[in-house]
Amino acid sequence: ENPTFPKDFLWGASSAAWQVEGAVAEDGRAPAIIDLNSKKKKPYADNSIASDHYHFYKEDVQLMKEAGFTSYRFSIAWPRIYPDNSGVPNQLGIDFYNNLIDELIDNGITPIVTLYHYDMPVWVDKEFNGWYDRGIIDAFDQYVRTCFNEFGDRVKYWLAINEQNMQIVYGDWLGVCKYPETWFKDKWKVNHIMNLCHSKAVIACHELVEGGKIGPVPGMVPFYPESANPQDQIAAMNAEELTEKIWNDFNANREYNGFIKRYWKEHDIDPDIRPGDMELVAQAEIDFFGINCYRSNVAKASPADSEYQEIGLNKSGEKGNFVYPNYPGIFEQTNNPFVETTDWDWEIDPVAMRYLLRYMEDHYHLPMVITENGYGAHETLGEDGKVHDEERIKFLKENIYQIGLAIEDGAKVFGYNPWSFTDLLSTGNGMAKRYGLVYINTTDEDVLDLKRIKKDSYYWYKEVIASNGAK
Ligand code: BGP
Repeated sequence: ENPTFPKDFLWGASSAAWQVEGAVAEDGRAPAIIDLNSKKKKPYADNSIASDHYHFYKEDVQLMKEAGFTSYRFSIAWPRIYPDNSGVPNQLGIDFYNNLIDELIDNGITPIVTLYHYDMPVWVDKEFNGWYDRGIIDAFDQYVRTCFNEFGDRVKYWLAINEQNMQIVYGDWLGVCKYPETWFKDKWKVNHIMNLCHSKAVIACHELVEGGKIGPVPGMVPFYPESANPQDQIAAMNAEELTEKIWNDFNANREYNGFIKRYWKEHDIDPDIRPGDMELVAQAEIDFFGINCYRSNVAKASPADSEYQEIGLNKSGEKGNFVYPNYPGIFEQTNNPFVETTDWDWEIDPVAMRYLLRYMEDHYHLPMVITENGYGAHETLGEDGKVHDEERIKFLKENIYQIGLAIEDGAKVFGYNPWSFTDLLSTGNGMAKRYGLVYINTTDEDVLDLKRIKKDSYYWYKEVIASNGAK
């Protein structure tokens, strides 16, 4: 029998502005750094049209309603709200999100809004050297305050920065790192500046949004030890520290933990924490965690005299091209013979979801909402004009089951928003890697009619929602 879900559990799906909206030059939106990346060939794909949600949003919301959605997680594009540094927001950008939010609420769907999901305006990047210069703190504060003032009367759930941990860990890929040679040390300065941006957003949300709740969205990948060797066990713990736990501890406890302080000391790293910073951080009490989880990893002990290797990038998008990281004396990543992988080497492991929900509950005792989880696949329309995505149904079904068990075990999860509602651009693989419950008729090579076609998973998910997870 399936576990039971709480009565007002939020069932929905997830997206991000640059991956779904398109219309990059419309209604005053300025260029974003991610647009420039996406003009290069692989691993990015042109985002100027994407799923054209900007023009299809009403139709998309109707499809959500028909599926019984009670939530939808999406992001606001900073370059639509502040296209330049004049300090004057772009009313047409604000109008778009007002319309989308009204449309959702009129259809009984609770908006869960991410403030930053990788689309830094080019002007911000130029002026502040991306996240390297502390000047970005005020620019970000101005942007988030505008969002809270404009939308806070209707949006009560906010997420500050998507996967800040992954942006640092995969700095080169996700566009945060500008000087790869010195990233090993720079990343902690950059991360501290992002932490200050996050903290000010938390404070501003509580100040400006009546009943507003805000949290971070870590990209969570549990690390299992390769063996029962105690050294492998510690290596797995170290791996979780260096890729996610130090961020979660920081967000929940509002201070840097002992592990990272020792790591900085041992590696002679100065994160440039200035007087007043930690007093500010201390005020930023989060309300919940957004949880992104797709997979699990494995770690083993790493000899102290081995060679340092940054986390590898699957740049070609081909299977078998993933470079595992090695942090000498700390951990080395390895593969897992017990689980299958997707076409992109991502471990298919629904149990990881239960592991980490229990882990997060045990460490932080905070409410959680699943903000991403999903199955990326190559997909085309079948001859019958449909998409039979059994693998996705299986993946989501098993994840929902594991979430239900974690809830019964005490994890305070209040919603499930898998990635993604419609197909949208994958961060690294364009439309070649699709996640949607709804197919978008287009490809990276040719823009087709962008018709929305419900996949089998859409119909299946509709029944799950109707039965509140019992199906
Ligand atoms: C998350 C990002 C999303 C999304 C997802 C899937 O880390 O927050 O933006 O893209 O990963 O990743 P990918 O598109 O590379 O398969």
